[in-house]
Amino acid sequence: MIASQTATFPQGAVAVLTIDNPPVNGIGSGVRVALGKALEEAIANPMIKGIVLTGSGSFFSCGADIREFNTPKSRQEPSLRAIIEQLENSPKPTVAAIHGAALGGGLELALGCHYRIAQAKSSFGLPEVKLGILPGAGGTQRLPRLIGIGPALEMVAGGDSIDASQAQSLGLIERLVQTDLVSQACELALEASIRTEGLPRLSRAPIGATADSKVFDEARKLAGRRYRGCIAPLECIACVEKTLTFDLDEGLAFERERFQFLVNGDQSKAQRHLFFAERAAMKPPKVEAELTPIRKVGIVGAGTMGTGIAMSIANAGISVVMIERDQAGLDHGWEVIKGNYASSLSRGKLSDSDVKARLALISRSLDYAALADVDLVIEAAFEDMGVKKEIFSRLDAVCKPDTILASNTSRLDINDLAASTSRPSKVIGTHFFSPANVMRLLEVVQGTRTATDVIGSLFAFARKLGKIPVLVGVCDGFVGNRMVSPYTREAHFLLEEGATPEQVDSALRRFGMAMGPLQMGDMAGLDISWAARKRMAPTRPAHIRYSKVADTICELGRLGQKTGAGFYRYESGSRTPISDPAIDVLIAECAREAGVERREITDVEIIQRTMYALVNEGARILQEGIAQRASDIDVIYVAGYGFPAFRGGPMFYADTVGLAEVLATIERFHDRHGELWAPAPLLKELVENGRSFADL
Ligand code: 3H9
Repeated sequence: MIASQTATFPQGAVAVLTIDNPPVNGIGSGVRVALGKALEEAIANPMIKGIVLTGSGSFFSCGADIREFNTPKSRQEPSLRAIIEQLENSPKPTVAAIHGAALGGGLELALGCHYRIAQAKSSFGLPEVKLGILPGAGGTQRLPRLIGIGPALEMVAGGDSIDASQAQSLGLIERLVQTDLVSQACELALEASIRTEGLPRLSRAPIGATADSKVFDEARKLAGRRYRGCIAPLECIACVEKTLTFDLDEGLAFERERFQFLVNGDQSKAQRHLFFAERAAMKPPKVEAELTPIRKVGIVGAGTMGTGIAMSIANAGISVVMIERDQAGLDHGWEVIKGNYASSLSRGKLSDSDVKARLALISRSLDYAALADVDLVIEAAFEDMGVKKEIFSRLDAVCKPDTILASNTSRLDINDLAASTSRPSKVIGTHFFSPANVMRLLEVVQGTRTATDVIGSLFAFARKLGKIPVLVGVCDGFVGNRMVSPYTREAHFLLEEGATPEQVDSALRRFGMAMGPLQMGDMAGLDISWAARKRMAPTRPAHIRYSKVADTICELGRLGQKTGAGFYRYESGSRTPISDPAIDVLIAECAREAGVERREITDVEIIQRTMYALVNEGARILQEGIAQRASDIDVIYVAGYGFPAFRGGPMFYADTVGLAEVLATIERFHDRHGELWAPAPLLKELVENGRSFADL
């Protein structure tokens, strides 16, 4: 795990210690033991004048091995803190030679070294905050002593990486090198070994210009917006703040105590769960056949979804051709795209040449013949099976035989669509989320006849786009929207039973949801779910409870933000929901007609009714094989539906509450509210066997 070599130069010998723990040189217990020993030997060896620490493979080191947290291995001596002390207290110069990335504990190791040099393409970061923890091996104390409070605060509490030139200008690294990283590090160590002044140790460095408290207040405000509901950013800020009043030892003790508090808490367990859940979801299926390289994509429909998808493809440097029925539609889509890029330009997110390059990748046509040479078509037309089938048969006729035909439907039957073509194995669903150029989630919908290489090709394509692809099966609404139905159903029932829209939404926002379900409906447009309900009306059993609240609101022409009114009303040009007494009257009237007795509704009931509706449906989805893993559902909800990351997703949340308790509450709801609350058989089975979703 540590390769130890001696590099000999005319001026003397240097020990080169290489962390070799693929794929990311995570610092697990094995690495710590081996590194501690190698350091001890190098320090004791009279022939060695200096020590260089580096990494094999693609990275210097990406930090502690997260899988070991909360296990006995994390307590295995020596600790990362002890190794960093060993490096810092070494009487011989220690140099970190950094390539690829130095992240988290990897950067903390480098901060323990007396000097740091790096290759031009390397990056540096303390991303612990994104895992619900803080840099617990001195990062919050040493980094401010090296680069100053402000920049350190940004790195520690924001979690984003910086590149090598930024690192150099902040003084994080001494030198940037193009080649011969390790030999240049050795030379630096040897130069330092003959200097008479003491070695630079960050533990002894004074804290530079003191920051006034406003910097910390600002950081807390920013963290509140960026990481709403998360406690880790606040703990990160508190640790950095301590550098103003504590000496290093006191600061390290404080940092250590707060790290332990976070690492043992539910929030960080949830965020670490999501880290691995995302990676599991993004693994493509095993494919025997060759994948289709996707170099050019056709988009049918230049509406909100079509334009967003076109932009996300162009952003990845891939050519797109957009097709519309008429020139006005095509022009409108083009204006939307140009407007979005202009806004990125004015906000400094993109340069003028970036914008030009991306626009140049998007061509437009009214003629399907323009799709003759594309490798993939994504249909993003009106959500109507008749319309989509017609488009698919035209695509089938005009596209190359191996072109993949995808539909961006959010709920329609991919199998039905596939059957209308001569190439069902090449038909797949790609459910993007709006705005498609921003949202990272992509539900990849596998039809019964979709070929695995088509799925594999889509996964590779999604990764190029920077998306998180999650494989789902065919059913109404797939995973995400299918679960939204019972979630919003309960929100509407709660209105009839006595809650107001603001009460429902604010309870869920306090729980951590980015937005409440009624506010979300207004934003998305109430007509979309209204159309789905109308479609299902003929088959809806009459004896099952049904709320007419949303339908009645739509019948008044209140379709959400776009019409200035929905569950709330909106001032012209504003997206801020304002309570509307007319809606309270409408709800009371619907409740009276439905014979629902109104009562006091608590926040606890709002959370349980909506969350357990998600969980119960999620369990059915799992049992039916529509989702492959409980953790995939969590990824979908966090990445696509504003579910709080610090709760890990609905299925992880249910495990945290305890499935026995969740089931008992669902059974109570079943007794009180009837068959819509029948517990999912999988949930019952798990409780009977004392298992959790995580055990599946
Ligand atoms: C820390 O350092 C705490 C200290 O402050 C204090 C301690 C006292 N541990 O993402 P990829 C796995 S906290 C364990 O697909 P990429 C990952 O699951 C740590 N495993 O590759 C995957 O496994 P599999 C602070 C890890 O090239 C495989 O490696 N550091 C870790 O797209 C490849 O990963 C971080 O938060 C880990 N630390 O991206 C950095 N990291 O093949 C977290 C990765 O079985 N890591 N794995 O699915 C990352 O951000 C990305 O992995 C990275 C590479 C950018 C490094």
